[in-house]
Amino acid sequence: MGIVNVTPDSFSDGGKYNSPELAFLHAKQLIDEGADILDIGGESTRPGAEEVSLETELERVIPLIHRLAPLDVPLSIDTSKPEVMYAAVKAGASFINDVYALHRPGALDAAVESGANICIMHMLGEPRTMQLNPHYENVTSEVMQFLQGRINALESAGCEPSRIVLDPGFGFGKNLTHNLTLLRNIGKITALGYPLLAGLSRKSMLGTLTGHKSPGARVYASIAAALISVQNGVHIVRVHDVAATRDALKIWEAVIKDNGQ
Ligand code: 8Y7
Repeated sequence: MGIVNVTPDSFSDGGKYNSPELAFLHAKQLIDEGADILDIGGESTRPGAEEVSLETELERVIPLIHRLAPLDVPLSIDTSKPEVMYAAVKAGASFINDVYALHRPGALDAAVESGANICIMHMLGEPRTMQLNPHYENVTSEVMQFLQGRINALESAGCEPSRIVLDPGFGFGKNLTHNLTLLRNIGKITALGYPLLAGLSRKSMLGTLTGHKSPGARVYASIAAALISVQNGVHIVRVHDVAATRDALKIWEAVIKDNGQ
């Protein structure tokens, strides 16, 4: 899943792709690099980010989805607003990625009624304050309990299980130890019975572990994190660096492929 930010303040590539034409060219480049899905977001969810209005978010993402829809690559809408979910699916998106796990009023019903696939992600708190002092007794089991609760809510609202994807939410209300524990144990989350999505690309934990590198210098660390995720059972990796990630995963695929020996 290639990341297409149409925001002026995303932490990693913020500002680079905020004109409509540049966002479109960036999306096309990620398709050329081999992205299987594009995740289009018009609201930054980085720690400390301010919220954007409905009008601004719609203006950023809907024209882009209209332009990308004919290219036949599945499109994901990264939003927590029910109006944006509805408009994005109408414009051609087939996947809803809500870091608030459909907690906003009306979001659960909008997502279920849209017919799209749905990624529900774990977050402790909210982006403005989530990194202040996150605390867990057992991060993996608490994340799993949260995700099971949202699965139950979705299925009670009429969502087919085959539409659901789960995400532990790296960096969303988690310190470095929490993130590493989750990554080490991510295979356990597959026991819930749904495909997993993981987003580690260029995240601050990778900067911390490699000597406080800036987001653009976290590419090699991001490849390692994506590879570890997939080796541990993750189905979809949300990444900035599609070509590099694909090459790494091709090597993994060649090694695990049964060659009869
Ligand atoms: C994630 C995400 C972000 C993630 C899912 C960033 C929108 C921050 N991270 N969605 N979104 N999972 N599902 O660093 O980890 O890209 S925004």
